Order: sequence, then structure tokens, then C-alpha cells
Amino acid sequence: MAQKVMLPHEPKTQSFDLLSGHSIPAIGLGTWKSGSQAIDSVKTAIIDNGYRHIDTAAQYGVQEEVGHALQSAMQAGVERKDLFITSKIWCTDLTPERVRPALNKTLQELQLDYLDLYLVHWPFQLKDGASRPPKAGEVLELDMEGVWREMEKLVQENLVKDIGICNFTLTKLNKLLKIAQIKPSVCQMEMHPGWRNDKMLEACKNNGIHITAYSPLGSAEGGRDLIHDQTVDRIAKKLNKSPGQVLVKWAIQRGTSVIPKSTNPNRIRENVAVFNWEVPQQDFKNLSNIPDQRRVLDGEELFVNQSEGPFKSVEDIWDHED
Ligand code: NDP
Ligand code: 1BO
Repeated sequence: MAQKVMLPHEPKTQSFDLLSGHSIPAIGLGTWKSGSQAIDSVKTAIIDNGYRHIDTAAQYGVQEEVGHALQSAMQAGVERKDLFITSKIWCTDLTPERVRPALNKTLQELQLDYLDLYLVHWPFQLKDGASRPPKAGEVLELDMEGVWREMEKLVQENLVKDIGICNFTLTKLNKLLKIAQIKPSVCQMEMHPGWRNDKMLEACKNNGIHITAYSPLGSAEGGRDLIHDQTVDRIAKKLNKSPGQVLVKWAIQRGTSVIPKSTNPNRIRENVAVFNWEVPQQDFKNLSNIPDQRRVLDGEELFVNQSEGPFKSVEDIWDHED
């Protein structure tokens, strides 16, 4: 019997179905803080390791690098239709009249004529040049209906296949669902065993909205070091896997897609090698019971101005829900 030849760039990941009928590969490569290494890491991911899903954003400043890498991957034989490219609209562009130009710039930088997924990066508007922390008047409430209508037009015109949200609360999700003519297909949220965010996971599941888990390893320096967490480490040793693989697999077994960032070729390979084994039920439960639940990315530096609203505290950003 003829043996199937595995091309170096053959896709290796499973997918999840989206409300729209499209599907999203379970593992994507994150690109935040990848800098100029984004070119090599995206190429390594797609061409050598079978990734088909890349997560980027206008705010990451790497879209041109990602665009070059995508071109290389397509020259190496990967078809555009088999790639799933996500980008995000930044807060300074969150007014109805800026949505279209922001997407056009992103498409130009990525050298693409459509995106698979376009996300609202954070549900707040920032003035151009806003400081960190923001000065008075630099953060504004979002015109959610006006912005979402424009996002919907991008779908109707086939410029993006799916639209979605990031960093939403239940309050904001319910508000959006009341006005949406096209529901968000994906909600991208910080999720890892140190911040399970069960509430949003449940709410999204109930509404058929797929979740992508960001910062699945606890994020980079200044984040939460889950790689050296005792429970993660013990389970990794028992399964003869790396802590990173256990964290990625935990996310997938929860039904979320997951976008670990790495610019290191060995870790890029490791993070996607999670498809012929499972985290056993009891270990999954133990991972899901890690104490000290807290988010790493709370948005404080971006959106909180303690002396003047609309967001005077982190709790204001998250609608006092946690
Ligand atoms: P991650 O949780 O993916 O962690 C990245 C860090 O872990 C890097 O320092 C990386 O270093 C290291 N790392 C990667 N793989 C391994 C491994 N197997 N073992 C040990 N260390 C490893 O953090 P991010 O915050 O970057 O989140 C992932 C992606 O999610 C982002 O890149 C971005 O695309 C998206 N995101 C979206 C947000 C949103 O608001 N929508 C917010 C934050 C992130 P090295 O590169 O050296 O391997
Ligand atoms: C400031 C951007 C956070 C990572 O998506």
C-alpha cells in the first residue's frame, strides 16, 4: 500500500467550527512582541511546522514582517485558502469612519486581499497619540453600534470572512448581541490555568461564539510564569511533555483555540506537537483548579485615568464583573 508522504508544510492542527460556517485552526502563532523576528518565526511556523493560523494586530507593529512571511509561505506552496489570518483594529481607529481605512492599511501591510478574522482589539476608543497611562480626555466610551455596523459591512463585501471581539465583558457582549446583525464569530480573551475566565467561556459557548485563548502560557516577562508552576510542571513530567505543551493542550481540551507566541524555532515546533495525546481527566481537573486566579493583561496602563473617567480603575474596565 502506498504510504502518504508528509510534506514539511502539511497542516498539523485540528480546527473548530465557527458560527459563520468557516473553521478556525486550533493552534495559531501569536506575534505580539515578535519584532523583526516575526518574519522568520511565521515562516518557520507555517512552512516547517504546519501552522495555518497566525494572530497579529495593527498595534503589534509587525504586520509588514508577517506579510513578507506569508508571501514566502505561499511561494513555498501553501495556498491562501488554507491559511487563517487574524488581525485586530486598534483603539485609535474605533470610530465608524476609521474602520475601513484601518482595515485597508492592515491588508496592505499583510499583502492580502482579505482577512479570515478581524477583531476589535479592546472595547474602548483612544485619542491619537494617547499616553500610557492616559491623560484626561484620551479614553472615550466606544460607539459600539456605529463601529460594529462598519465591521459588518466588511463581511458583506468579502473583505473579511469573520468578525469578532477581544477583551469584552458579559455586559458588553450582551450589549453587542442586542445590536449585531452579524454576531461575533470569535471572542479572544486572556485564558490560561491562572485565569480561567469561566464566566466568559460559558457565555460565549451559550451564544455559539468561539473563544480563542490569548497569553496561554501566562504571557512574556512581567506576566505569570505558568511554565514553572508546580502543578503544570508535575503533569508535564508525568506525561513526558513540556509545560508549554500541557498549557496549549489544556486550552484545546477546553474547546478554545489557542495562540502561543514564540520566536524560538524549537518552541514553535513544541507548541504545535500536541495532537496525538491527551491531558488525562484528573490532571485536566487539577490544572483547572490552580488557585490565585488573576488576569495578567488588565488594561490599566492603556485605559485607566484615576482622576478622570470614564475608567478610573481596573474594575471599571471590566464592568465590576470579576
Ligand atoms: P504567551 O502566553 O504566548 O507567552 C509567550 C512567552 O512564552 C514568550 O516569552 C515566549 O518566548 C515564551 N514561550 C513560548 N513557547 C514556550 C514554551 N513552549 N516553553 C517556554 N516558554 C515559551 O504570551 P502572549 O501574551 O504573547 O500571548 C500570545 C498571543 O496572544 C500574542 O502574541 C498575541 O498574538 C495574542 N494576544 C492578544 C491579546 C488581545 O488583546 N487580543 C493580548 C495579548 C496577547 P519565546 O518567544 O522566546 O519562545
Ligand atoms: C497592547 C496590546 C495588547 C496585546 O494584544
